[in-house]
Amino acid sequence: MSAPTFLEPWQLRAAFARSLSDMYGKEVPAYTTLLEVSHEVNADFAARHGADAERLGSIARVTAERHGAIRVGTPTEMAQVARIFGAMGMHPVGFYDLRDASSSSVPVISTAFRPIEREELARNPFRVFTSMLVPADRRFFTADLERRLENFLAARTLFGPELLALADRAEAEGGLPADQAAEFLRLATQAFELSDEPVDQAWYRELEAVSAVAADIGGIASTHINHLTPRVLDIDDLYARMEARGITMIDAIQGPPRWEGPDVLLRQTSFRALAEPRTFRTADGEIVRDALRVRFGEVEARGIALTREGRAAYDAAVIEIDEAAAAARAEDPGFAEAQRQEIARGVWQQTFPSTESELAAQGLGWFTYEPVTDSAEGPAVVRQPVVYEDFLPRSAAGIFQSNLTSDGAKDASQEGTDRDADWMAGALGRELNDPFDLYADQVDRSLAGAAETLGVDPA
Ligand code: OOG
Ligand code: NI
Repeated sequence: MSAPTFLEPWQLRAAFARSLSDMYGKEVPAYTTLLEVSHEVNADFAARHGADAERLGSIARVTAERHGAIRVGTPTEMAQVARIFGAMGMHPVGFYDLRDASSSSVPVISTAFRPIEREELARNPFRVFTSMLVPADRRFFTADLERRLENFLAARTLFGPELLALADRAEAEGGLPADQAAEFLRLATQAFELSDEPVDQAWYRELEAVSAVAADIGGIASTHINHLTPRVLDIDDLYARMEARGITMIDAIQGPPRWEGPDVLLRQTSFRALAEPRTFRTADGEIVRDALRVRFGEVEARGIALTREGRAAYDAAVIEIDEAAAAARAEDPGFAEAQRQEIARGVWQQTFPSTESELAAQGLGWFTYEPVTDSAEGPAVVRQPVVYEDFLPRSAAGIFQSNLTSDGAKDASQEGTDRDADWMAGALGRELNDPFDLYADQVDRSLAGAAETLGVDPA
C-alpha cells in the first residue's frame, strides 16, 4: 500500500493514536506489558467466541482502540486542545464534574474528545478524556492561591503557534498534505511528552498539599499524557493475567459487576501509578532528582450504551450497591471486595434483564436495526447493540482517586463554583455534544436506512 499524499481527519486521528502509543510505550514500559496481555486476552476471546466476539466492534477496531487522558489548566488551553483534536475529527462530547464525584481532591471538570459519527468511530474510535482545573473553586483553593495559579498558567505555552496553525488548516481544509501532516503529528505528539524541565519544588509541593491533580496540572510548565488505555473483550481475564505477571492492580474493577447478562457501559481497572524520575529546582536554586507517582496504566471493556432510562436505572443501582456494601461493612470489619461484588451482582440481577432482547424491549439499551435482504424468510432486520463510546464520572473519579498519593485537602464548608455543560461549551468555543443525542441519532439513522432498503414506512 503506498503512503497517502493527503491525510484526512480520520487518518490523522489513527496516526496520532499510534504515535502517542509508541511514545508512551517508551516512557512507561509497563504500558507495553499491558498491551501484550491485552492482545493475548482479545485473541483468546475471539478464538472462544467466533463471530460473536465482534458484536461490539470488529477485532481490527478493538485492537487499535485506545483512550487517552490529559489535563489542562485554563479555558484558553482547553480551546487550543479542541482545535488540535478538531483537526483529527474529534469533537467534545459530554460534561463530567469530578469535584463532587469523590470524597478526595479532584478539582477538575472534564469532557471527552471523540469521533461522533458511526462511520468515523468504525474507522478509528480514538478518544481523549480531557480535564481542566477549576482554580476558582474555594473548596480547594484560597483566593491567594487561585491568583498565583492563574498567573503561573497564563505565563506558560503548552501548544506552539505552528502546531495550532497546522491544526486550523487541517480543520478548515478537511486534512493535510503528507508533509504537513507529518509535522503536525510530530508537534502534537511532542506536546504530550513528559518534560525534563526542572519543576519548582516549593510550588509543586504547595499545590500537592491541596490536590495531587492540581500539582500535576498547575505545578509544571508543560503537560503530558496521563495514561493511554487499551480495550479488552474480557476484563476479568485481563485482571487475573496481570496479577499473575506480578503487576499489582487497584482493588476493584470500576463500573458494572461481572454477571451472566449483557455487558453495559464501561468496566475499567488500572495498575497503580509508577514512580518516575523527575528533576526539581529547590528554593535555593539547587537541582535535585526525585520521583513522582502520577502516571498509571488503565484498561477497559466496553458494553452496550444505555438510554436515559437505562442510565437512570444504572445510577440507582450504583447507589443501592454503595448503601448495601456500607451496611455489610459496618457489620463485618473483614468485608472484602469479593463480597462487594456479590452484592453488586445481586442488585444487577434485580435491575437489568439478562438478555439483549429484553434490554431492547424495555427501552434500556440502544440498538440499531440492519436490513438483511437475502435471508431465507425474505427481507428482515437484525438488531445490533450500540457500543458505549463515553466515560462514567464515578469510575473516572475512582480511577483518579485510586492513584492519588494523598487525599489532599478539600474544605467542604466552602461553596463550590458553578460549572456546567454550557460553561464548558463557552470555554471550548464550540458546541458540546450530548452523548444521548448522538446515540439516538445513530439509532434513528439505522431505522431510516433499514426502512428505505426494505421499502417500508419507518413508523
Ligand atoms: C482522567 C481519569 C478518567 C477514565 O478512563 O475514566 C479516565 C485522568 O486521570 O486524567 O481516564
Ligand atoms: Ni482513563
